[in-house]
Amino acid sequence: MNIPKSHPRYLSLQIREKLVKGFENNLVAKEGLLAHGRGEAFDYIIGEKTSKFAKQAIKSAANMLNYAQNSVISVNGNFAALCSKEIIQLAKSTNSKIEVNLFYSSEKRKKAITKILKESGAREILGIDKKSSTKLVGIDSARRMVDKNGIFSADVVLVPLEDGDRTIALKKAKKKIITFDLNPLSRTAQTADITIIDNVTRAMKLLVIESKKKSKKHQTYNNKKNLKMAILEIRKNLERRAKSV
Ligand code: PTJ
Repeated sequence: MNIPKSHPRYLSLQIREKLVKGFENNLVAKEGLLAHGRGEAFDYIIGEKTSKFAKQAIKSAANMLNYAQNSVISVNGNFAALCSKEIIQLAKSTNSKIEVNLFYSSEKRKKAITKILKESGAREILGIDKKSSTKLVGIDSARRMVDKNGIFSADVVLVPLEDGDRTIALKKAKKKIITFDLNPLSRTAQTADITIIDNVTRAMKLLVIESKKKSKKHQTYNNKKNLKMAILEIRKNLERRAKSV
């Protein structure tokens, strides 16, 4: 669909179109379209902009990735459809590996995701070769299959738009977890070490810029405080809207 630029919800509709196209090209699971709807609802009440607390989380995430020994960017269907270019840029600037890991796993989708990542400039993509795959304990979904040289041996893993089970399993495996999740109440948001409560389409661009700054190592970030600020921001926005009704 050709969305006119003058449409008041142009950006939001454009993101939807990317996901629909991603679904038609076998990148996105149909459940991924539903997951996006939940994200959209939270984005709406967050104000569809990157907040101060999200910027703080982005800075810390860039720092954590830059100082990791073996960082991995985990890619699912929605992430590939929305941010393929930025995934490659971030992997390059933070020296991270890229691994395809799907909740609704299928060979067809893995192939389509690998293709778009390669077209965007990726050289090595993990999570495809069965010979190097192994099981992550404490998780029953398809996400348990991980690459020995990737997520399995990583110290820092970026898991965007994630289901809670794997985040918990990865934490039990002593990994540091960074996530993008517009819902500050989700299990992933609550379990990760750094939760970027922002639309992945805005936040990934900022994370790439921030990672290129190569700031000095710092450890003052507090994720609980960050989540609290997001919830309070939602309350403030709702109160303001209630007053104007
Ligand atoms: O590609 P697959 O098979 O690995 O499946 C991917 C999905 C996203 C379908 C799968 O991981 C899933 O079901 O995720 P959940 O449990 O629905 O969680 C997704 C989270 O991402 C929710 O909390 C949403 O609010 C949030 N979300 C959705 N869209 C965005 C988002 N967060 C940031 N930016 C978005 N654009």
